[in-house]
Amino acid sequence: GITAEAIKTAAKAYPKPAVHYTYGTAGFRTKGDLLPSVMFRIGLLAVLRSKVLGKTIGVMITASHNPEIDNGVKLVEPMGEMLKQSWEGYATELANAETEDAMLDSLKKVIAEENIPMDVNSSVVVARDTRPSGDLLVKALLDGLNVMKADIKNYDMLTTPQLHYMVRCINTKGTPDAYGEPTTDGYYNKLYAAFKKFVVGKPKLSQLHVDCANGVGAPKLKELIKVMGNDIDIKVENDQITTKGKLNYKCGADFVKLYQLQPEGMELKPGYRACSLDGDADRIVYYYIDNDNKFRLLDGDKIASLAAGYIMDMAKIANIQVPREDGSKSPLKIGVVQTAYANGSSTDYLRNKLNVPVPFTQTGVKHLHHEALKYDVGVYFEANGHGTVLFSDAAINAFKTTKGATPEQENAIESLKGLTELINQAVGDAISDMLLVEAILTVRGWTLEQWNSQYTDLPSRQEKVKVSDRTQFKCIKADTELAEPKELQEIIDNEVKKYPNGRCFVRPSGTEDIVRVYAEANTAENADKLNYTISGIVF
Ligand code: NG1
Ligand code: ZN
Repeated sequence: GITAEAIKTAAKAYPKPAVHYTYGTAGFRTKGDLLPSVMFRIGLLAVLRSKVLGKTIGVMITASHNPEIDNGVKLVEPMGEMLKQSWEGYATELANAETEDAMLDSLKKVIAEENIPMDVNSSVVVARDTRPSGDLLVKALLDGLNVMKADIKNYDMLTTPQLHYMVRCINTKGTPDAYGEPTTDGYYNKLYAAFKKFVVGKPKLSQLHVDCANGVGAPKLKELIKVMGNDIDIKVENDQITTKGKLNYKCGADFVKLYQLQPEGMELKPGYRACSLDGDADRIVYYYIDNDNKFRLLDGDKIASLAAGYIMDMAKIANIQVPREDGSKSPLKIGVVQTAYANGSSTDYLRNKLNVPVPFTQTGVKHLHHEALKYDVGVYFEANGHGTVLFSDAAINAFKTTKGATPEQENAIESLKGLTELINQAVGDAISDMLLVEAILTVRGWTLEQWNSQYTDLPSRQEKVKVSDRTQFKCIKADTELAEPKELQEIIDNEVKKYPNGRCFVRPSGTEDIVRVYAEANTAENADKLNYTISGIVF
């Protein structure tokens, strides 16, 4: 069995460095060489989580879009969601225990408080991205899992969404909610089968250039392409996963979105269709060069609008009626969840052109996800390109049981069903989102220009500002305002008034030691001016 002595002995190989860790929006994230002790301990905690739920838990080792020397880790819940909030505190406490004895005490505290049945088996699945520090960190994690006698499946390299997919598949296997085969082939085949139904018989889109940020998306996308054969035309760009220093460097979705620039390492000519994934392939943004040689970005807001518009059209044609708890039936309720970083034009388009409710939440996928669950179809995307679409069980049932009276209706119902297969509902997934966009563009017969012309983004500028203590910045109203420092909010309110369509907010990052300043205005000059004025004061 598991013994305290064995845990203590194994932990000696991973002494805690003199740093403070926080389990934040994206789990633990810092320099890779500071993380071995955290990995070992996260292994211990994953086992407790698995035991208490009697389910398989996932552990993903990645630092997403952050620099190559960084790394991180997060736990994945049975259906592919983020770790339950109350356990984030346990994770933080366990990671910060200074000695092996303190670590054991912290572990015992969780066992007592959560009533963990220590005699039941535990099952944990593990994956990592391409980061060089990943090897050692996986070893530390496995040591933690092994000393707790866990059943382990190590997938080695996966995209973050693939790991979430595996966890959900394993936990739903043999149930009516079975999600798929927990293998990469199972993942590719599922997406491919769903995609095929949308594009069959339609003119094929021109080649799509996919910047993989020199990360794990590159080998995984190549595997998908092998499965899809001639049904999609993709050129994999920035696929140097073994060259040091390349990951996310001047490329990838975060770079493209933040600087509104094309990535380095790939050619982009007018007429090319292109997109960028981030380092762990859970974010995607599209872009192209227009005829005036201007770079045009189609970010997460544009993807949300494209998806919502299409789903609304299909729901209307199909005339889907969803059964409610009180026995009545009513049309499909669709919502699009956004954050303060969403472009103001997108919010306006969604609310006033598509007439869809647009609730705002704090930054961070778990907040968006939670809000999206309140709808039959909850579309959520962060402006940075991380997002997905959630379908309620009632909606999926309605799709399955509604019979179309005409071929057009029948087709709309099939399309809605197809979307539930094509979209990774466990988590935002760049590869699945890419296929979603490609499917909708194919069905609509749209170019990227046509998609982009649905609404025009307000010019915006986002900056990172280094400060001595970012915890002094406290946000309220879904990150759109500061409660503290009060004087700063007053200055922002005054500055914003000087610009037509002005909007500006300041927010401490949850993943980097910086404060983010976002500004939007009627012209690029004004957005820049507004941002630089406030950034200058924050600094
Ligand atoms: P922080 O660093 O807390 O702003 C960033 C993104 C979030 C989310 C997390 C998780 C922006 C402005 N922020 O969070 O939306 O994706 O990373 O990776 O894009
Ligand atoms: Zn990511």
